[in-house]
Amino acid sequence: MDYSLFDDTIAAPATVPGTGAVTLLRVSGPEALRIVSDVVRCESKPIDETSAGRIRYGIVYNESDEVVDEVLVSVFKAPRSYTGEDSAEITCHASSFVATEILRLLCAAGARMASPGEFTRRAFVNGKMDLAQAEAVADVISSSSSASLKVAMNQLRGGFSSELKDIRARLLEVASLLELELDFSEEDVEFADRSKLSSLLDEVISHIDNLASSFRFGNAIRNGVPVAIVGAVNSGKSTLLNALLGDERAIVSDIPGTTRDTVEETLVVDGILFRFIDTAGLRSTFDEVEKIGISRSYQKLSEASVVLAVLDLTSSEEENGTLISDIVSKVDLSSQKLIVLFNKSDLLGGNINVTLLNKEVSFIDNKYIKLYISAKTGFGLDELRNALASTQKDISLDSDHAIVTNSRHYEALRNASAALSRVRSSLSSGITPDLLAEDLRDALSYLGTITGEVTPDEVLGEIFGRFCIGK
Ligand SMILES: Nc1nc2c(ncn2[C@@H]2O[C@H](COP(=O)(O)OP(=O)(O)OP(=O)(O)O)[C@@H](O)[C@H]2O)c(=O)[nH]1
Ligand SMILES: [Mg+2]
Repeated sequence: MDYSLFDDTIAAPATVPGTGAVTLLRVSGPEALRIVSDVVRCESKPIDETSAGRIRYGIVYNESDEVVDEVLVSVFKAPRSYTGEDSAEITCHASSFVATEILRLLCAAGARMASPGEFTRRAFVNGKMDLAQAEAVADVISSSSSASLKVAMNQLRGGFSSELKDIRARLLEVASLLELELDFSEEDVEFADRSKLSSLLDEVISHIDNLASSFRFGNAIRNGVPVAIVGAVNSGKSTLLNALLGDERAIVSDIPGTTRDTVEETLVVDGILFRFIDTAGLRSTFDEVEKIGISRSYQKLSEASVVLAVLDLTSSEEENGTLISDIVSKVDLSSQKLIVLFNKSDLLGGNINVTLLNKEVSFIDNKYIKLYISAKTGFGLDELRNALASTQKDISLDSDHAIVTNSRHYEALRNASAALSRVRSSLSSGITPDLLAEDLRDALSYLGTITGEVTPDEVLGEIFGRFCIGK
């Protein structure tokens, strides 16, 4: 029985040939097992007579009957496979030549090379997963911290989709209440349960808005929590970036104004992905290029979740005071965290016991953290890493709700929420139910684009096109 909606068979490497010991080649489609049988010779039964879930040993020969490789073949039968189709996974040796040669033989036997994301697209079309889950496959593959993996895994396992399903179910309830009103409209009956209708709407809107607002956090998890390193010229910002990364990423020199453009690099601290942004030192200048750099510093400062303000302990108190009040005036302490770093503590000599100062991680006005460090010697960097991790602690990953990490989903949620808000205001202004129903349908279809129920082909092409071949 043919479960698939596709009539051709595709093949591609699912691992990168030439790296590692083995390469996995995937074949999927109605002819998959017949094609693999033609290419891989096994003792006793051929591959297409092998039962599902079995692994077979076989030999691949070329047209001149020369051995290409010894391989293992895993056999999957529709609908119990990744794509939902008959599939086989051939494990061969990780030589690019071997992989290319086997793929060539598979294509000669009737397969064609898969395009990017085509296996996952088939899994989606064949109902093995919805669109949000399919997109999570790419997120799991690219996840670079335990937090991003956790969110991607929850989405892959359908956590986000089931929340959307709940929301849709409630909206359908709203729709049916509206229908009721439509039915009775001729009799001029006051709508049976208008208060129930509006409270349902309120609930759904707030649920959608909560999901949408998790995007700021979700985006940070996926792309890294943005941390801007700002301060005066020569205060040691680039030295700090390099010290945190353990890599000479940015140019360091004692010439003030060394860093012109921003330099970004990600790093996992305590399981959280941070994106550090080194910026041009703040000072007044007549240099046009440096001016552009400094305006970028302020831009990055305003976009960051965490601001590291680097002060030079060898500068005058007055200079540092002016600088810190400039930075504080530009930080929004309700949504951004500020950590003030007194750098070059190694130059203080024995006069001040900085270790003691750092022991009681100090808070200025209870609002921001203050730390003594030396970017040069590494002193205080452990405390800094702890402080960074602590800025993200109040955001719990174990909440009951899914976290939105995908800008496409975020847009759809925002649109759905706007459509529902129109329903709510029309409701109170006494607009006829048939007009309300239109906005309600819009909201449902926006939500449907997330899971792929109502997603146009071009959008699907764009989403799966971003996958790599073999996924
Ligand atoms: N002693 C000491 N010197 C440091 C420390 N951090 C940086 N420096 C020195 O200070 C100078 C400036 O360092 P940078 O990292 O280039 O400073 P910056 O803030 O990036 O400077 P701009 O890019 O010009 O804004 C260099 O000579 C560094 O070696 C430190 O903790 N202790
Ligand atoms: Mg610099």
